[in-house]
Amino acid sequence: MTSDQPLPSFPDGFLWGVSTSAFQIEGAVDEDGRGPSSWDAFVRRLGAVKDGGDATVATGHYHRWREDVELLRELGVDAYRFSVSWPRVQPLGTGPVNAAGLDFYDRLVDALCAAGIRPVPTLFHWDTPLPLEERGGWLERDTARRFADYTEHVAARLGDRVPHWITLNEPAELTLLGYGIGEHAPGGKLLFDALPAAHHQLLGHGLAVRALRAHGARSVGIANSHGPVRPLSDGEADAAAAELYDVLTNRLFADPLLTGRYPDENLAAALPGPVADDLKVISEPLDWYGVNYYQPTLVAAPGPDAGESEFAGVGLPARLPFSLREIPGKERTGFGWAVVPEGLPEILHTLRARYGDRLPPVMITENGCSYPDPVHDVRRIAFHDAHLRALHSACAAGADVRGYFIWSLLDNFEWAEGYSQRFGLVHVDYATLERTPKDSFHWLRGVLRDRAGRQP
Ligand code: GBH
Repeated sequence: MTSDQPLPSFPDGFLWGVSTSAFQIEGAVDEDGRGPSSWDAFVRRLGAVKDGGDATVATGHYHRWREDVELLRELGVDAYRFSVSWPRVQPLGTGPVNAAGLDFYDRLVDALCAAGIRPVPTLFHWDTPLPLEERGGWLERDTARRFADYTEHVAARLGDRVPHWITLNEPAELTLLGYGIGEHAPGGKLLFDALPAAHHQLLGHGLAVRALRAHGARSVGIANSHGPVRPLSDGEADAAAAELYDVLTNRLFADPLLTGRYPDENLAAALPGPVADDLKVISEPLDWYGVNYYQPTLVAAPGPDAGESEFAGVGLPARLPFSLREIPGKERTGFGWAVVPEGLPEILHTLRARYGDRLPPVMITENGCSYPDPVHDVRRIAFHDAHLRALHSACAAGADVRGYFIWSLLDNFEWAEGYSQRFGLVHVDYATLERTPKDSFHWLRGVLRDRAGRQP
């Protein structure tokens, strides 16, 4: 239930936004010189995507971007987080730039600025150019250099109008789901041998930060997924499993950025390359730290009675040293994820406790839920109302949070789930590509208007 009380107000300058990503909304995968990505190849594998969906059309944003900017303007957000498609800008992942690709983002940025909306591009949201993927993708060190090179091209073109940059989206998910268990592109099932992909993404991030700074960027961050990890019981085995899961999903991606060290010496020793030198690049100071929050994870040791693991059924070559359990007693989104607003202050507190002054101001770069309700999505309103109240309490307790971005503006291609999960504030009819603002869209517009009214 949504509270009757008005939402508490956030400080002046707090950035309200919505997020999307290129592969999930653009479509037009063969148009105007775009090259194929790792995801274009992955979606063609039998059974990789639910209902055999692909993203050749997706929401048709590549052709409907004007309409989408108009929706953003109506919504009244301060900022729009989108991603730049590397294979659209540099089809081979290296070498010549595709002018038409850069032109597309140039027009988008201009239109956003004209609408008074700050463009917040993410340089990489999982769509690796296929030629690079075929040479090993992020398992290869060279991909980090290629990424920095691509970043330079984008920064040179858009840098004069982009106020905030995001290097990578969720390197943890790409490493674990993409290279580790094969649920996402490129479909690797390397388990712990996937870890070089983590290191090379982090290195690519650090090199990209340097490239952005060289082009005058003054506000650079990353979007990392974070969530509290809870052991199923007080028992030693469950605690150890939860600790390992926490290291792999949270600390492996935050420690190197914020402390210049990996969370575990043995792990660091197993990574390729001059890791100590790389860590200096990786820990290049950030202006802010992006947190994508969805839900906490309940972790148990695997055992004969381990129950359902999220990874069951994906044909793993070996058992993982943990099993993931459903959080009991919580409402669930359409995806089956538990609704746990208090997990947001909890993870912000953990980050502060772990990193202290080394944690820059935080931006919530994603928070959202899937529900099938086409237009009357009261549960989505309740979800965001509750998470915003929880976020406000975190701020009152000392967390320095500068913005909140909802995933997502539009219903879109939800990776391995195809079109079966709808995260949008705006409904998309996939037969006609018609957009219809949901009740949550009107709710957010009201929140943003009230705020405007309250500001001096
Ligand atoms: C984000 O991924 C992506 O950035 C975005 O592209 C995507 O569309 C969006 O979220 C919605 O999925 O392990 O059972 O506890 C988020 C990926 C979501 C992965 C929460 C871990 C926890 C489920 N994360 N999930 S569980």
